[in-house]
Amino acid sequence: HPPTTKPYAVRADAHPNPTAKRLLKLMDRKKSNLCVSIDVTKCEDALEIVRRVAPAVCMVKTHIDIMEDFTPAFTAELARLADEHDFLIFEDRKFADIGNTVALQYSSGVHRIAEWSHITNAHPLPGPGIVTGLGKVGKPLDRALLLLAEMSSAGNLAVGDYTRQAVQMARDAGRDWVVGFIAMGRVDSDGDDDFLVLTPGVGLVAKGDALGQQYRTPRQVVYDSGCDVIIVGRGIYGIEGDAAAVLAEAEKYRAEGWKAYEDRLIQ
Ligand code: 5BU
Repeated sequence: HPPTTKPYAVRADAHPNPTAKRLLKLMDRKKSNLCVSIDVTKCEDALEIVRRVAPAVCMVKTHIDIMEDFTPAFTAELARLADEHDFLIFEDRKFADIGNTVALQYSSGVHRIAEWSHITNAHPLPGPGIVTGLGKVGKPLDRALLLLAEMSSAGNLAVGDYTRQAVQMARDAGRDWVVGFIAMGRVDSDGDDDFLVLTPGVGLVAKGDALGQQYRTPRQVVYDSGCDVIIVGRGIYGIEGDAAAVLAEAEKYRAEGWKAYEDRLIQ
C-alpha cells in the first residue's frame, strides 16, 4: 500500500521520527494538511498572521532571515503559539553548504534555528555530508529534516537524476532523521517507504507570479499528485480584508486540502 492510501494517523503510528509522528497525529486531529508560509518582514506582522490562521494549520513556515526586527522574543512567541494552537514550525532555510558549516548555521548565529524550528530543509547538492552535519545538531533534539528533491519555480534544475539521487540520499540517511521531501509529487513512489511530501506553489486563484513561481490547486497537489502537505503563502496572508477574512481564506484552503486527502484514501 502506497502512503497515499493510508490515513495520516496510521502513518503516524509507524513513523520512527518523533516530529513526523507528532505532525501526522496533529494533522489528523485538526483535519488539516495546510502549512501557511509567513513571508513578511516585521515580527509583529508575522505573529498577527500566525494568530489569525492558527486554528486552520498543521504547520507554519518561516524565512527567519527576512525579519528586519528579529529578536529571540519572536521565536519564543512563535513557539508558544505553536504549543497553544497545536502546530509545528518549519524554518524553510534551504541549507546548501558542507556539513561542518551547515551544523554551525543550524545551531548558532543570531537565529539559533535548531532551538525553535521543529523541521527544516536542505538541498542535497553538497552531498550526504549536509545531512550528517545537520543531523549532529538536530537528531539529539528530535528535530526532522526534509530534502529538496524538486522545486516549484520555472526552470529549476532539481529534476530527473538529481531528484532520484535526493530520494536515495534520504533513504541512505534513514527516516528517523530525513522524514521526507519538498517535492511536487510522489518522488518516493518506486519504494514502499513512507516519506512526507510537502509542496509549495499552491494557490486557488493565481497561476504564478512575475518571478517564476508556478501555482497548482490543493486538489492537483494532494489528490492528483499524492502530496501530504500544501504550503500556501501569498494566497492566504496576501488577501484583502480583516483578521476574519484571512482566517476564512486559510479555512478555504484547509477544507480543499482535507477533502482532496479524504478522496484519495478511498480511490
Ligand atoms: P507563495 O506566496 O505561496 O508563492 O510562497 C511560497 C513559499 O514557499 C515561499 O516562502 C517560498 O520561499 C517557498 N518555496 C517555494 O515557493 N518553492 C519551492 O520550491 C520551495 C520553497 Br523549496
